[in-house]
Amino acid sequence: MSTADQFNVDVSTLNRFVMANTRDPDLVILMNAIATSCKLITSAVQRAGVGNLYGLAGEVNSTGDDQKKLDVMSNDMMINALVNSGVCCVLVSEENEEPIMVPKELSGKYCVAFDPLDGSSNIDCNVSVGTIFSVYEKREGSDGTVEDLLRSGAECLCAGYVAYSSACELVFTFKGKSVHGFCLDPTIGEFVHTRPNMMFPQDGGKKIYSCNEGNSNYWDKPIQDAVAAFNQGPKPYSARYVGSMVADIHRTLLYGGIYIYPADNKSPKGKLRCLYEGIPMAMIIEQAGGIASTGLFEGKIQRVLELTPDEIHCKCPIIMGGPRDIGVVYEQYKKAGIETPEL
Ligand code: AHM
Ligand code: MG
Repeated sequence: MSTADQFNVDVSTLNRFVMANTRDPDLVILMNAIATSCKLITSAVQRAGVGNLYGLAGEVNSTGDDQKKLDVMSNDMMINALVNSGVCCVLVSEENEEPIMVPKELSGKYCVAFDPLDGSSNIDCNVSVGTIFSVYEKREGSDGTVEDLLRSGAECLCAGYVAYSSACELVFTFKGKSVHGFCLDPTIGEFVHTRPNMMFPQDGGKKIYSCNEGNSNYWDKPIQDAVAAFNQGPKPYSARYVGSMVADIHRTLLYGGIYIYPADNKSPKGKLRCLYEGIPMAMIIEQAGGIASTGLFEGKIQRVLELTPDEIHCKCPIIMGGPRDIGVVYEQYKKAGIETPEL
């Protein structure tokens, strides 16, 4: 085998892919800034043990959770990269109570919401964590305000996540386009296109349900009944729940099954954050051919992408999967007399 056969001499990198598919240099710069911060985050996550990065930073974040050292570092890495990219005007981070306004001299057209290190309660025991982001373009005439982000999920322009695990993998989509996966090649420091046109398994995929069953006493009856239905029959579903949304959604996208974090009578809006968890994951799942529903939320069942966040850290319930499994949940709602959307 020649040297040229062993090395890929025509690597499709993230930058090249974004340029080829959008011809928007600002979006290339934006994705490059996100990719750079995710390279820094994966490096910090990998060095957490030897670098004494486990444990708390001693602060509480916007949602009242204790901040881990890696939460704080990852947040700073994202903010520094995005502010200095020159293409952003307003940022929202799970770790900051208030939005971050980019100084005028660095301001650009993009508004980005992100959870820099999702699942960080899993860091100290070495379980997968991730970054999640959604991107909007500021409205015409706006200088970039928080209102540019408080818009329907249908207006989201680009959404993605990065999984920090056995590989560092970035999955994202642009509005109206398919979903693509890129793995970080540590030998060249670039995200390389490894999964073109990612599709949710057409037949529903593996029979897996994924939820925190510790909350089942708080769920409404249709959700309890749906999970009971997954557990019934000669071949019950397998239960898989990492408790890191990126890992659970990535598995659901690749293998199939259903992911459920519903509203319940303890948390009537669910747990997950609409702007930087619900909407971006819903956009990815839908554009891969799956369904992203709220389940019963504020009196009706809707698409997550129909929601308009009323404040930057608001929450929404999430049920994601294919028609086979979402149908099981809707069947229980129908039995309870609740109108369900067409599948
Ligand atoms: P975080 O943003 O504070 O890390 O919380 C979000 C995480 C998700 O990654 C995960 O899906 C969920 O919380 C797990 O919640 P629970 O521990 O209630 O099952
Ligand atoms: Mg989170």
